[in-house]
Amino acid sequence: MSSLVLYNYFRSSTSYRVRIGLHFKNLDFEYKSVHLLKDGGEQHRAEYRQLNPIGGVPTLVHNGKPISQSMAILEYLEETFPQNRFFPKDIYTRAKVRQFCENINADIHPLQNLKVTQYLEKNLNISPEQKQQWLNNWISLGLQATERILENAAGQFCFGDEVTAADLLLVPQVFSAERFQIDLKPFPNIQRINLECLKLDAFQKAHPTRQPDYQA
Ligand SMILES: N[C@@H](CCC(=O)N[C@@H](CS)C(=O)NCC(=O)O)C(=O)O
Repeated sequence: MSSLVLYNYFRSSTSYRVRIGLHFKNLDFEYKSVHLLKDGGEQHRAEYRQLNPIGGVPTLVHNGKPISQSMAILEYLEETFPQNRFFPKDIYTRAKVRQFCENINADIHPLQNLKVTQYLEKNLNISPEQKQQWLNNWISLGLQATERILENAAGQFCFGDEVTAADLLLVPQVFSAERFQIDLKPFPNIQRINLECLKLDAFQKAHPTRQPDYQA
């Protein structure tokens, strides 16, 4: 019997991606909360850094063995638990799904990440207005590219009519964009697919408001 433990935080978009993946594959897992703000951030504690040297969430521990980086975790889940695939079999489509994921994972998420905005605020003394300008700029630019891809690729979901890893990254990114008050009106495909995904059980179970450490 395999054991899965997920160290994560309710509103972290990288955690949310992995929760959707776990629920999509109908995998039971133990939820361990790592509060990113309490006591200066539990992700910085020495015992957590043993699991995740860079001090971010999520970390998945499978049968006692830790894996971090949400994309690596999703790939690991796909290879270990082949039911309900979220990476397409077709090699080219799989590469395009990975490309889409990296647009969010590598080009949007790092620029909105807590440690980056905390550095801007604390070390470079930017104002709340400048922080909002930073977030608007980088998240909107990233979503513009995402919307352009969807104009050609989308069906019911990001790539055709099957859920793929692209949807697992899109929905948490939209959640973050809403939290950071980014205007989503210019992105009709993104908004439509987000709502379509949120009708599905796995996305609902993984939603930040349904997690044990949720705070309004
Ligand atoms: N590339 C990593 C990023 C992990 C990460 O930094 N996650 C954020 C939450 S969304 C975090 O833990 N931030 C803590 C901090 O910035 O101190 C992944 O995809 O897992």
